Amino acid sequence: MEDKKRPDWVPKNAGKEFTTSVMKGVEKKVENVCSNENNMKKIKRRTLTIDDYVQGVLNKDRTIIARAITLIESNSVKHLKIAQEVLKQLLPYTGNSIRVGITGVPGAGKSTFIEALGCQLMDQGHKLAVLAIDPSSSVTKGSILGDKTRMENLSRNNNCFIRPSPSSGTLGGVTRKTRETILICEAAGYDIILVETVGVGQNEITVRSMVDFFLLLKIAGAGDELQGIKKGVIELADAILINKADGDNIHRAQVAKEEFSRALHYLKSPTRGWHPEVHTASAINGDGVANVWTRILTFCEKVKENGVFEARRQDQMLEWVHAMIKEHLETLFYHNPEILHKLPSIEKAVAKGEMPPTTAALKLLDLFENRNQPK
Ligand SMILES: Nc1nc2c(ncn2[C@@H]2O[C@H](COP(=O)(O)OP(=O)(O)OP(=O)(O)O)[C@@H](O)[C@H]2O)c(=O)[nH]1
Ligand SMILES: [Mg+2]
Repeated sequence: MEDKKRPDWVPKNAGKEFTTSVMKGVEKKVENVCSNENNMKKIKRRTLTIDDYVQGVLNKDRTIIARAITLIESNSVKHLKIAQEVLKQLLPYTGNSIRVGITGVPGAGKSTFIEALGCQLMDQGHKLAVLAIDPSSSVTKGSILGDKTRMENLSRNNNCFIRPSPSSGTLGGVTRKTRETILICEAAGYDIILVETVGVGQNEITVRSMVDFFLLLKIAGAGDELQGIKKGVIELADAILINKADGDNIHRAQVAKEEFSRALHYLKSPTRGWHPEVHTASAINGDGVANVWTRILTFCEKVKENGVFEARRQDQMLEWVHAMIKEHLETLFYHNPEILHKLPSIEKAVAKGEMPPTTAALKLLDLFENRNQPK
C-alpha cells in the first residue's frame, strides 16, 4: 500500500496488515450541490416565521412540532419573544388533553410502564406525548438511551411523540419549558400527555403543579415500603402503583399495596373529591396496566363533575404566572452588580454572628431597591 494514501496517524513502521487508507479525493468541482445559491438555501435549515410555527403545529407536522419545542427551550431572549407569540396564537387550541405526571425513584419502571400503557393507548387510537424531565439527572447519569430502548415500540409509532425536557436553564427552567411544551403538544392534537420525572424532591412538586393526575410508582420488596410512608411525595399522589408485581414479587407487591392503602387513610388527599388509591401492576408483562388507565379515566370523570378539574387548571395557570415572577425577580436580584459585590461580606458577617440575618436581608434588599429605582 502506498504510504501517501495512509492517514498521518498510522504508525510509521506499520506493515501491510494495517489496512487503513485514505481514498484519493475527487478533484472535479461538484456542481449542482452546494455551488449555487439556491441549493445552499435549501440545505441550510430554513428560518421559520411565527405563522410557519403556528400552522405547522396545527397541521401536526412532527418536524415543526419538534422545532417549536426547541424554540421554547432556547434561552435566547429573541427566541423567547417569538415563542411567546407562537404560544399566544396556539392557546385557543390547547387544554384538550389528560395530563398525567408519573414519578418514582430511578429504576422503578416508569419508562417501561409508559411503554406498556402507551401501546394500549395507541391501540385505542389516542395520540400520546411523553415528556421526560431530567433524563440526564446526576442520579441516573443520563438515561436518554435507556428510555429509547425501554420505549422502543412507542418511539416508532407515529401517533406518539417522545421528548426529553431539559431540567435546567434560565428564563423559567423546567417549569416554563415543560408547561409550554405541553401546550404545543395539545395544539398539535395529542390528547394524552405523560410527564415522566425522576423522583428527586423539587421535580415532583413542579410536575404536580402542571398535571391533572399524579401517579407514584413504587417497587415492592425494595425495603422502602415503610420508609416510603412518610409524607412528602405520597401526599402529592392521586394513585400509587406498586410496579414489578410479577414472578416472586407478586406476594410482596400485595403486602405493600395493603400497607400503603392503610397509610393513605391518614393522609390528606391532594385532590378534593378523590381518595388516592393503591394498585399493583407489572409493566413488563402488562398485568394491571389497563386498570390504572381505567382508574385515571374515572378520576377525570369525577373531578370534571365536581369542578375540581377546571379549578385546578386555572390555579395552575395563576401559580405559573407567580412562579415566573418570583424566579425572574430572584435572577435580577442575584445578578445585580451591587448585590454581587456586597453579598460575600454580608454573608460572612452573618456567619460570624456579627450581623443578624434579618438585618442582612433588609440591607441587601435596600441596596437592590435603590439600584432599581427609576432615576
Ligand atoms: N420484573 C420487572 N421488571 C421491570 C418492570 N418494570 C420495569 N422493570 C425493569 O426495571 C428496570 C428499570 O426500568 P425503567 O423503566 O427504565 O425505570 P425508570 O423508572 O424509567 O428509570 P429512570 O428513567 O432511570 O428513572 C429495567 O431493567 C426494566 O426492565 C416490571 O414490571 N417487572
Ligand atoms: Mg425512565
